[in-house]
Amino acid sequence: MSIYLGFDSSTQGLTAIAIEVSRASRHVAFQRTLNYERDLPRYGTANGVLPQADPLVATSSPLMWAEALDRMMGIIATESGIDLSRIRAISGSGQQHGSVYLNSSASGVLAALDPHTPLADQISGVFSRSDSPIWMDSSTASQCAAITRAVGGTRALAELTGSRAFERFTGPQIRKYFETDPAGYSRTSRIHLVSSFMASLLAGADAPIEPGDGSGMNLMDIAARKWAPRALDATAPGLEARLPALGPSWAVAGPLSPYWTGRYGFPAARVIAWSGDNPCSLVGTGLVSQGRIAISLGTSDTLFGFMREPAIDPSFTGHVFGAPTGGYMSLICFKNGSLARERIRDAAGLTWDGFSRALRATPAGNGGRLMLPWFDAEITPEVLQPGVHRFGLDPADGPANVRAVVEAQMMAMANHSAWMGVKVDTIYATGGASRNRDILQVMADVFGAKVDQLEVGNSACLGAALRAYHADELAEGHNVPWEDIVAGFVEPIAGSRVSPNPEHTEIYQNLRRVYAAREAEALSTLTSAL
Ligand code: ADP
Ligand code: XUL
Repeated sequence: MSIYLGFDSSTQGLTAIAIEVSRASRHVAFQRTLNYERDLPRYGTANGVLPQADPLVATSSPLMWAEALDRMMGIIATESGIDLSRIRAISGSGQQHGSVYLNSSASGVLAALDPHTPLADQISGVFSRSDSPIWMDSSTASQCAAITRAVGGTRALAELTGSRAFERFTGPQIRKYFETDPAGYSRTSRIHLVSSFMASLLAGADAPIEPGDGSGMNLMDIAARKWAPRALDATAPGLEARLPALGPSWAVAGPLSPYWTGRYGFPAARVIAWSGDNPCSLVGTGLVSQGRIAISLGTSDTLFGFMREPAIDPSFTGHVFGAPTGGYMSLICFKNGSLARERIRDAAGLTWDGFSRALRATPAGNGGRLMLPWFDAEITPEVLQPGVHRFGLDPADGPANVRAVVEAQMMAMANHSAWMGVKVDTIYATGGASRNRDILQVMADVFGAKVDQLEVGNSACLGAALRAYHADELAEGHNVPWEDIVAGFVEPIAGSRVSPNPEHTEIYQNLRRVYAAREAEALSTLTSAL
């Protein structure tokens, strides 16, 4: 029997999963989450984000992520009950786009960590910048414009890197750092993604960036899976020397460093390159071949699917990423996901149960009452001036607002994913809110598709563990097909299927057009107000 560990360093917390694989059985043996706000309060984050005066700025603390990893490794060693000696490989998933800035002391410090002293105490001096911009940041519009101009326009950048310039993508964030703190930039000798930073902590050495997460930077040539010199030059001087190498998703970053073996008694297991949470979710939802889509209802809501060939969204709101299985994936990201649902829930003074009851008590289509749920700046469609728009909807009517926010999110997802050209028959739902069957019913009705709820709510973390399994087999010379890697782990919960109600789907077909028109009107007003 072999054990593989997967981590998910996400916006609000760190999760770990251990999977056991033997000839006779395969199952999740352990799962635990540390929540940053609750479990690591000394960093002062709210929902994992540091307080900021500017609502467009979003940063977090890389030291906090490291401390969470240290604590979790301690928990696995002492509380999980798993036989540590059977752990063969470890991988992980990171919130995408976020970047970590290290000074020249970092490689020496990481290589020589003392097992007798907590990790955070030893690495607090390795950062050239103490905070990390994360995916929720929307403050780099001017840098996006400059990079786009330098590369030759929106289409040229999208074709080269898989996406037009996006505020949260790492390249624009790096450019902003270089522009606003050139001394800090010149003190920086290494810029990691959240994923490659966390893998480097485990390996005690610089881990590579792999193509799944590398495609969220506006810096990687999506077809060649190499750094794109044109994009690097458009971003900041001397950038290539500051980036780690790009490697395949199954690259071995090294054995687990002596810090972890010495401190907690782990074996020198293989550390596999970490990827982004969405690429990991592709594996953890079993989307290893074309034709199905998954929707993750996490801090962000995302919709994604596997693609053999890269297709570019003609409206440039969606992305093409490298898939960690080889091939490509499409991804559309909505920033106003769980936190928007929570705001409506809290404003109405409800629990999640009450939120569900409100969905059940209100009619599909909400009698035509609509909401554009842009509590925060939105990614899809691009909205830089946050603001909630209501149409015929009384803000004090709690149940109607509950229905309006969920319908808006599902209609926006359905409308903005049409370019993918996938005839959606079945949707795999994952993420924290996928346990809410009343939300899944609205999803099924709006898309006119069946929705299956997956056994493991955190498919990014599961996907990371499965990637560790795959890479370990490959390193042993066994190229196990992805279908066999995921089998037994990604099956939907028996009896969980939510089927669409055809009458409701018909209502939404019309309402989706009205929603699109309201969205377009609001966007044109916002643009003309700029
Ligand atoms: P992340 O993207 O940070 O990994 P998760 O996938 O763990 O986040 O999702 C966390 C979110 O799940 C919480 O912010 C919460 O809003 C949501 N959630 C948890 N339980 C429910 C529920 N019963 N109904 C709707 N949403 C829920
Ligand atoms: C994807 C995106 C988010 C983050 C955090 O492009 O920005 O989904 O990965 O979950």
